[in-house]
Amino acid sequence: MKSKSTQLRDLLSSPSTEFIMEAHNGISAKIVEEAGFRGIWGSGLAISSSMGVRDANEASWTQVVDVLEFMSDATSIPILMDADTGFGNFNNVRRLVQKLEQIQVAGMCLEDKLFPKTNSFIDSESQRLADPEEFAGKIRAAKDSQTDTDFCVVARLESLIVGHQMEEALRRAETYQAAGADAILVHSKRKSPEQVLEFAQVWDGRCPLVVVPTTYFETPASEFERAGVSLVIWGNHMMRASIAAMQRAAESVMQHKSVAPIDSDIVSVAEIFRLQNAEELKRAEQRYLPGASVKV
Ligand code: SPV
Ligand code: MG
Repeated sequence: MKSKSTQLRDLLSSPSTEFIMEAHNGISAKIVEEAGFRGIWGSGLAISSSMGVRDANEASWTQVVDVLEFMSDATSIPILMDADTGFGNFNNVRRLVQKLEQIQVAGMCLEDKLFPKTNSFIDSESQRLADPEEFAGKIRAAKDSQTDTDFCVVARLESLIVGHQMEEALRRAETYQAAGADAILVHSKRKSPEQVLEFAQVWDGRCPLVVVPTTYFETPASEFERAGVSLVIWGNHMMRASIAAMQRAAESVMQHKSVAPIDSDIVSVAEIFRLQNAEELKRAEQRYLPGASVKV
């Protein structure tokens, strides 16, 4: 079995376009793996919203790492952590890399904004970018402090989000690649993919390219394939699906004073037990508890 970091490296260097899905806790991570995805996006937006706080570094980095540890323990596919701006300067990034390696998180994505970050889709034009040299120092620090050679550092460009020119995004991408980034994530808030496709064309495969088609979700996968995009991140869809399902369920039960109308729309308790692998505990009890039969 390949290590998770090697699996993520394989996804990034695969000749075809690969797709990973957001998850925000142990059970959503498990569901993503069961659906057949080969990787998980540890989304800052989804994890913060699952905690009931904003995507503005209100959750501390150790609180986020605790969630990632549950996700990592529950799955065998790689997790790419949305590490925002690295929760501080280069030194905080170094500590984070150490911790992520300890819990087998396969890689981190660092974005070139300022701490505390704001989600890219909130007042994007008024957001400020990091100094590119300072940000390059974070990437160098991350790469220098990893002990697992396959741990991946993805550098995320926010230039197009804040309304800067394509040339600036490209200059920054060159600086970040030279600093050791294993891949470049180019983020865009446009409803169509033109910006990221233009970037992909000029970037011309200098290193793997990652995109997050949240706003330009109607783009067919074949377009990303044609443009040579290495990795597509479905950034927040497990969270959005679960919020919709929870709102529907809560409103219905409140209105009808009964769960009967929604019973067929929700999973059984047995399905929760299956996802938690309750069977394994039963077998272990047989084996280890005094008085239980040893045959399994
Ligand atoms: C996230 O999922 O937290 C991301 C992607 O960073 S986005 O919300 O599109 O900025
Ligand atoms: Mg994020």
